[in-house]
Amino acid sequence: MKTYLGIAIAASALLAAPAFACEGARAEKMAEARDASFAEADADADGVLTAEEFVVFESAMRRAKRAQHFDRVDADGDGVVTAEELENARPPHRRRPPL
Ligand SMILES: [Ca+2]
Ligand SMILES: [Ca+2]
Repeated sequence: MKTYLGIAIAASALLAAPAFACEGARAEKMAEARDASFAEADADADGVLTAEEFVVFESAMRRAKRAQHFDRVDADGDGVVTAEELENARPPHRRRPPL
């Protein structure tokens, strides 16, 4: 799961990089994350992403985001989600009224 988290963080930096004008150390860190995530996605290290490499990478990003969501819902961190944890994870305006 930590691998997925690492991929998600790196991928977020890769996808968000053009949207933000960053300077200095932050920009450098984002560039490093972008380069690292691109290198990870570029399975054959030929400097470009094929459709298959891109799909594999994007799937890994989605799994990582889902894993992050699971970790947020699993409030006590025991590796399982109870109905109560699921309900509590909803925004207050979307929770069911108590019976
Ligand atoms: Ca490639
Ligand atoms: Ca739990």
